[in-house]
Amino acid sequence: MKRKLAVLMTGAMVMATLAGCGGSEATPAAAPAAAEEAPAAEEAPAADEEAPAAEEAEAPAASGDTISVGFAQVGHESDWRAANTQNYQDTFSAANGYELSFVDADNDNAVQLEAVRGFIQQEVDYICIAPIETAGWDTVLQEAQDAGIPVLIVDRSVDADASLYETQIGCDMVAEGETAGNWLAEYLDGGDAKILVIEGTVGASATLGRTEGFNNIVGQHSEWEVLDSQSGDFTQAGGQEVMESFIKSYSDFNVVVCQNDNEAYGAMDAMDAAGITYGVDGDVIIISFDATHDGLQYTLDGKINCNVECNPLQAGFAADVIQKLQAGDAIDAQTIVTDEAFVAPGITSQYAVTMTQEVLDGRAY
Ligand code: GYE
Repeated sequence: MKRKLAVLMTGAMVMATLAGCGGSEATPAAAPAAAEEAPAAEEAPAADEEAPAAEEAEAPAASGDTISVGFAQVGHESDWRAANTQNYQDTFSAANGYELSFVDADNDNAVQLEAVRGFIQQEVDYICIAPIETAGWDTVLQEAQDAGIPVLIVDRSVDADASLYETQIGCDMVAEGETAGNWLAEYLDGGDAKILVIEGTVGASATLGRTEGFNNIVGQHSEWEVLDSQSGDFTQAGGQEVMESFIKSYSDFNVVVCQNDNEAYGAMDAMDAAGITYGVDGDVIIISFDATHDGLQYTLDGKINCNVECNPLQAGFAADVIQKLQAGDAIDAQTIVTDEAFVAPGITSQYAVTMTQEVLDGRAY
């Protein structure tokens, strides 16, 4: 199977990379500077790196005993999420020595908090939380700690005392937003931008980080203007609804930033219905995030100009942390799952890989 292996950089390595590059401009996903610190995805035999990629982490539990893991998942809002859930279910399988209790919180904070409390009552060995929002976690994390259950914060991050959880695993959302902005600056080459942003779920670190990163670059361009920025909740329906309302309010725009692929599908439907053209041959530049299989198909087709990846295959990193904790080994406080960006055929970029059928065929999600 041709599967792109995720590359892992430990917190320390990432800090070294960022420091060495002197800031956001120099940390594009596909830039050589990053590759010097960590091997490129294709070259990385992840198994002998710091932590295994998902498919490498299939060894039975170290102790021989079943390890129980509760996973409080965000919901099922996107293709990214579906791939992430599948990856957790495959990795934390009975065959691999785990008993996984999975709760889909359906993007509802209260349900997610209840799920964690349920895991505490169940006395699971470990709890993984993909937090819908960054806020509101201190109390329940304290409850888990009081019960002696280690917590892994996965995918997104929390705004809580770091002593209340073991580790955080996920993509660098600010860097993703900066990559999108840097690519846009390169593509426009001094040209004006009237930008509409369809944000993700309000209060989610993925939304906050991508917005912050993109705005960091907007701030460097007086010829750019962000006309509006509204949440589409990371769903296709949300993306379509927000785009429809943007179209009613704004007649002059040339960039739409969608903070995930599903929102981009909805935005494209809305623009199709309004007779607005987009993509490499159209009037509106589309930037998306996630780079899921379908998102990359649209990129290959020239409909999405630039798609910034966020790799959902992260469960192997969580399993690696759990195995280390089982063995009493030290773990990293943070694991950054690295990502790339992809651009439509005909575009070349120092920040992104130009899409080909081969890249798409290599997509595992
Ligand atoms: O981009 C989006 C999903 O947290 C990185 O959540 C994740 C985001 C992802 O709904 O599609």
